[in-house]
Amino acid sequence: MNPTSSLPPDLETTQVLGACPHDCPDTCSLLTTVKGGIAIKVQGNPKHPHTGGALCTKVSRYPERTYHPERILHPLRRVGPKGAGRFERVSWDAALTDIAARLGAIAAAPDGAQAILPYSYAGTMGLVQGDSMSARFFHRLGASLLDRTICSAAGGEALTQTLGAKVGMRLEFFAQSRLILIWGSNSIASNLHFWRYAQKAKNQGAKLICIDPRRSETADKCHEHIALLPGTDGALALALMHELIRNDWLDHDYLAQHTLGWDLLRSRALQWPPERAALVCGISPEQIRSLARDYGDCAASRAPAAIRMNYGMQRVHGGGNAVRLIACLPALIGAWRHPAGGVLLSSSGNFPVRRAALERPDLLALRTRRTINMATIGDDLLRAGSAAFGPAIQALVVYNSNPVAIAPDSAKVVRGFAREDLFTVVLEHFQTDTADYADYILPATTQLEHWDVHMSYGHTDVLLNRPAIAPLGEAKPNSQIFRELASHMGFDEPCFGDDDLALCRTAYGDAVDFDELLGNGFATLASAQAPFAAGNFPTPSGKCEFFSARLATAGLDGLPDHVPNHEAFGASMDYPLAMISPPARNFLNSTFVNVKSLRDLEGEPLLEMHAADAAARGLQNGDTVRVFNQRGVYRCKLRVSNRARPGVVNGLGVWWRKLGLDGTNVNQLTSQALTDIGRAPTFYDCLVQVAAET
Ligand SMILES: Nc1nc2c(c(=O)[nH]1)N[C@H]1C(S)=C(S)[C@@H](COP(=O)(O)OP(=O)(O)OC[C@H]3O[C@@H](n4cnc5c(=O)[nH]c(N)nc54)[C@H](O)[C@@H]3O)O[C@H]1N2
Ligand SMILES: Nc1nc2c(c(=O)[nH]1)N[C@H]1C(S)=C(S)[C@@H](COP(=O)(O)OP(=O)(O)OC[C@H]3O[C@@H](n4cnc5c(=O)[nH]c(N)nc54)[C@H](O)[C@@H]3O)O[C@H]1N2
Ligand SMILES: [Mo]
Repeated sequence: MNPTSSLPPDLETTQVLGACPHDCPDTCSLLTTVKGGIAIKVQGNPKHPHTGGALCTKVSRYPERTYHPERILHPLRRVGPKGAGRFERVSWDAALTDIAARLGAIAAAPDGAQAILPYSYAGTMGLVQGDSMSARFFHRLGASLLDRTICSAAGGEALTQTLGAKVGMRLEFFAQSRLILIWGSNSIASNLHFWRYAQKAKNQGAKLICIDPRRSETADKCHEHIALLPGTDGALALALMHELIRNDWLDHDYLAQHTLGWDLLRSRALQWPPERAALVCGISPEQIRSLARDYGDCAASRAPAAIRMNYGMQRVHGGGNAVRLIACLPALIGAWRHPAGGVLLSSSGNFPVRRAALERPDLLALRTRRTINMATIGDDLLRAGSAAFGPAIQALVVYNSNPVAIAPDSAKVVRGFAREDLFTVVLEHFQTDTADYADYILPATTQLEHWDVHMSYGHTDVLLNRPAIAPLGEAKPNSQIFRELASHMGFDEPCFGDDDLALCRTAYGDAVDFDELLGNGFATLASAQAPFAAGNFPTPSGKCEFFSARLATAGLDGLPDHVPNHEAFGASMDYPLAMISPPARNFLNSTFVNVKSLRDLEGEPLLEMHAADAAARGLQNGDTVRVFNQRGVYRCKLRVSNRARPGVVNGLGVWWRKLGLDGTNVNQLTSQALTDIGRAPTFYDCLVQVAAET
């Protein structure tokens, strides 16, 4: 595209439009400069309004990651013991023939295919390199299904119950808000392009309040910071409602016309005076009153009040209920009446993705499959076959994920992956902690080397990714690897012949103008400016459902409530500190940890602790410490810092285990207990103790 001259191809410079593939709400439009077939620079596309020509530090290092000397460029077969990380180079044909034979043998036993499990998440958010050809392959094979809960399932389910779908305010309108509550989100680190709009609002006089146990980079830049204990957001939201009711800062007309279950919610909220919530949250009643006053003032003056939640606050036992309560708040004050009022956690429900056309569940052909929860992979890999569980897991095919590093309760995950009788195939760019346990590692292309099409969970634009360079070495797109695996298994359905461009077109069908995508790299979805100004929620009742009949029918509380942590602060003498493990700014989950320039920015694995907690333990800044609980021990450096509040320590994630001090990371300590709704993990619901290394 856009050749700038007619130089010979090896000297020609071109710019190629792409999309950032990473698991981030921003989904930026990329502009890659290619010279002589080499990608020399990756920038933000200045023509895409949400990207605004700016990228985060990590993605601007994309060429460094792509041409990293440790990229896996050929298929590899294990030669040493499981987990030793020793491999030999083999040909694609040898690898695929053997993998097909191994999977075929497992599938040949009665009900055998269910012993095979795909394990994937959002290493790329691309709809083609994510679940298209891969899903077709596993459906045709009849493998177990995977419940992809690792990140957002509690909050997603909560939004669906309350608002009807994963929908909310449009990103651009935050610039016009007068009050923004940044709730459980370190936006500067993990939602930078939202922060641009929030900053614009701030410059125009809006008040910004950050609600987060950690004094994050974002909290530093807000007018106020409410450092509550992890997992207490539901109590805070109920006390806010209490104050809105007591002071009559309510939009009675909106409540009457567009909500369901107000009387019930009102009675529950009245049980939560600020004094009660303050004790639970570990903050002062006055902080709660002041927050309620700010929010209530917007009701009185009809100024738009916005809430940007992020998934950080739902990684606790009561995460689903807390998101439900916060998602109810805008309806109490009628904030939805204004385009710059309401709440946004995820915008992904706006995208008309044709999942069935991409994934072809019809290939299951009436076979019913069990579903394995990716959050409990540690336990599930160690489970024997039984009538209730079905066959023991005998084969894993991992792509777009690094479970050995990112799944909770690593000791069990590692024991599972180390099983000599487990056959594991990993599609990867690098030899991650997970790839160390593979029987085969298959080299996958990066976003610069393949086609894809994208949605976003932070804005409402569809993006297209064109390949900028040829695949490096013998790397192939995930889609192509599954296409060839299907062929080696003898699957001959025509859908295995669809190429990647055809899959890109399939993703949205006629809902998006594909020519516009090809030309601009992005296309904006049409949607109302203030979608719920007059109700019209995509719930069964069309109202904002404070009370969910669907949850009540399922035997759960129909009304949201504060649900305490599994490991509640103060509940254990042995483990008196609450630990959260939010993302490090220069990593993307465990991606980029092996990029040296970014790892140098993060330094080393560390635990932030308040000075009072350090003094009580005789610990100094820079000490090597043991962080431990009933599940394990993790050693790292201590940083005494006011980013940590008393009683809470922050273990920034997610390091590669093998790049840590003792071959572990923070997930050595996290548990496999699940959230209240959504079956999601509870990474930030974790009690620990910290001591000097002995
Ligand atoms: N740089 C960078 N960007 C990322 C990621 C990354 O790893 N690095 N991860 C991406 C992914 S996968 C996701 S899902 C998104 C969102 O990823 P999230 O995990 O939501 O990350 P953050 O937006 O940083 O929000 C986490 C914030 O929530 C706070 N928090 C922890 N527990 C609680 C709690 O109980 N209550 C409240 N109120 N706050 C709490 C943490 O201290 C932290 O500041 O970001 C994406 N963007
Ligand atoms: N303690 C703690 N644990 C956490 C979190 C936390 O905050 N604290 N966050 C959780 C959250 S929100 C999430 S979303 C999960 C994320 O967990 P994962 O989804 O596993 O994400 P990553 O760790 O980024 O690993 C993605 C892998 O996919 C690979 N990859 C990228 N693109 C491609 C491709 O095109 N093809 C192939 N084959 N591979 C590709 C990358 O090289 C990388 O190794 O982690 C969770 N774990
Ligand atoms: Mo995530």
